[in-house]
Amino acid sequence: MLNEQESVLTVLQQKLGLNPEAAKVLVVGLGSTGLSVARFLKNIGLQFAIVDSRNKPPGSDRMIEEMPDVAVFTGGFDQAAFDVATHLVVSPGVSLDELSIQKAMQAGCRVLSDIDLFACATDKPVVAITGSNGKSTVTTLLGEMARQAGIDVGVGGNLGVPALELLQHPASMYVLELSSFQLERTSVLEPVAATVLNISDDHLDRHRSLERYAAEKQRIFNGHGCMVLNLDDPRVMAMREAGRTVRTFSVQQKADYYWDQKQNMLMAGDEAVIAAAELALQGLHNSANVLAAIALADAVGFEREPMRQALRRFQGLPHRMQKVAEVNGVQWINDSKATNVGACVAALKGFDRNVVLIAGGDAKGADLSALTPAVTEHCKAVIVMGKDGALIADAVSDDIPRYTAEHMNEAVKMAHNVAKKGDVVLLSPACASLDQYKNYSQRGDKFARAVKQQVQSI
Ligand code: UMA
Ligand code: ADP
Repeated sequence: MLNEQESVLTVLQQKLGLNPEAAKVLVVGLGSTGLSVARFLKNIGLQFAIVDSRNKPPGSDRMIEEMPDVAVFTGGFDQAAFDVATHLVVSPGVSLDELSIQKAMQAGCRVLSDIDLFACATDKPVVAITGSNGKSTVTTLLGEMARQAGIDVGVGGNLGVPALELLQHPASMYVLELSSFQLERTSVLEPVAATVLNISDDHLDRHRSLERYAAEKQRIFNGHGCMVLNLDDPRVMAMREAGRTVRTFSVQQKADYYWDQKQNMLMAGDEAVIAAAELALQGLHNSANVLAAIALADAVGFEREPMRQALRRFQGLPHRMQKVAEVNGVQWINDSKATNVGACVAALKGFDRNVVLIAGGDAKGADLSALTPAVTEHCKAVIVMGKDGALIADAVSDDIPRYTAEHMNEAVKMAHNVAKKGDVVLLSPACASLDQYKNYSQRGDKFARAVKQQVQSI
């Protein structure tokens, strides 16, 4: 154990300049990431303190219980703590534009992520997944493929379990979902294979422009690993690097991995891997996700048969295009995880002209006009709610009826009044949920509950 600890300290020193004698580490943010970083630093014997701008951050009780002797500054960013730090490990939810962080960086302090620490602490292969949409689906699916192949795999990152927590259990490889916030401050991870699934407007309130957001995502290709790229997305294809192993996937044209529309087959070169009809996942965007997962799985040498078994079984994650009821010929679908325009457009494209769309929330600075063509083509009515509901309504052409709801129960009631046999009521908000809900799952649960109440009263 001591040897292991010493070798991790050596790598941290070499790659991140974390000298155990001189480093003064400040962990910024005490949520699940901050807590995982604190546990890791304590385990390897590095000194650190923690700051969080909230009065009572989510991880504070656990910190007091597990590490009562560690200094924790809450209720603001204490500049003095930043002034003495040599390294900041900044949680993804904290913007690097924070004044205290900017000042510390100008004074020569190095900014790291939990993912950097993770990369130094393991020599096992890492497959990394990012993109505006489909990350969680592809990450979970690839994890299922690995398990089906009998591989001990650690699956986490932005998906939920912080990367450093995965090190608690022995694994022979890791599959990580990484967000733009994590990638922005990560410099030493070198995945054996990585993908950017797609790029569309998201988190522009933090990254300011689509170009900067895409550039942060591109950092996933650090190193020499296999690049899995979406041939249908020019912004992703622009990330291609000469001299690297590249595998492309597409649902629109021939690629290394592609959907053969005529045979309705998912192909790897000339090989028919699986019929689209055999997949438990539905929708064209999910075929793209599956192709990306197969390409990543091939890059790390998974066998075909277990891969196919995982593909037949994997039903998808909750709150993504999940049918919650079908009553009197109306389907009610919960796609609460559609927290950006790209996801909502992908959802709408799966239907004819009969969607009653419930959308709205916090648009995070996105250009909502990108919704207009898909809404015009697929919606018979739109019900908006939340902080940026009015902006969504503005993006809908005048000939489509629009309604404004104060809360989910009202939105569901309105949808019930409008929807007729053969219609689909789709909650696909194109926005984050945080203006009205704790998170997207609470929003989805509220929708499902409201639908149940509504249909029971019929
Ligand atoms: N905080 C401050 N000041 C701020 C902002 C935050 O002090 O200005 C503090 C908060 O009080 C909190 C702490 O920072 O106590 C950590 O916050 P965090 O938001 O980084 O949350 P974590 O619990 O560490 O969760 C993070 C990811 N959260 C975000 O990126 C916002 C989780 O992704 C991720 O699962 C987890 O690390 C483990 O890796 C969530 C997410 O919403 C699911 N991700 C975004 C997305 O998917 O679109 C990117
Ligand atoms: P992420 O982790 O990137 O948010 P998820 O797999 O959780 O991705 O899916 C989030 C939302 O995006 C859901 O509404 C889902 O239906 C939609 N989605 C999933 N994959 C894609 C894709 N390849 N293109 C567009 N939308 C997608």
